[in-house]
Amino acid sequence: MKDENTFSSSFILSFHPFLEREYMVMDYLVGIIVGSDSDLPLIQETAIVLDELGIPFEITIGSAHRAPDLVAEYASKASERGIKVIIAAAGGAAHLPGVIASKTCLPVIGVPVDNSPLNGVDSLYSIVQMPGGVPVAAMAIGRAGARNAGIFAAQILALLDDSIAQRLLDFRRKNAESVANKAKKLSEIGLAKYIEENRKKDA
Ligand code: RP5
Repeated sequence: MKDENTFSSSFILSFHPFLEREYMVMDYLVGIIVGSDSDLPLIQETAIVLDELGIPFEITIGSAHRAPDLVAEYASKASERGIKVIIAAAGGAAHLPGVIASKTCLPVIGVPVDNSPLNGVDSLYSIVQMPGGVPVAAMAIGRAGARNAGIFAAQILALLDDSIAQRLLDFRRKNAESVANKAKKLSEIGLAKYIEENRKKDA
């Protein structure tokens, strides 16, 4: 996994970014907020994909339950700071994305974190079952959802930005190439050797 210091420019970790003067500069297109620092390892997947797609983002920690005023302030000021999409990740009774969505008209993408005794099913239900009128785009539980949140944010931004749209097309092309390369390798070395090599890679 990538170390945060290797992110190109925009991986900023701050507890109160919205209270700091430099954050008034309209630099960041995506705001990531997590319910706890224990969610950071998972949301790093989102950071990696946003970085890969060249999308500037900020990241902070809030909590719909433990720090509701902070979260409300973050959500209500995000748009005026230039943020276009918010990604909110939380585990357990994951109310963070919904609370954020209630305080902003920006699109909110929710990532269910799988760190609870219910393995994230509780988070998924908490995020996906929003009442009519206040939508949250719920992603899959865990790593795939964290990764897709970054891609989905890019897809929203690409509607008004041709360079992001181009980078997304390149990203899709690379995905397809990677699958084709795997298929080629499988046909060359056979099933048993392929599985063995993958096992070694994962070890
Ligand atoms: C949620 O509770 C957080 O998003 C986190 O996933 C979960 C557990 O938080 P900690 O007890 O680890 O701080 O609000």
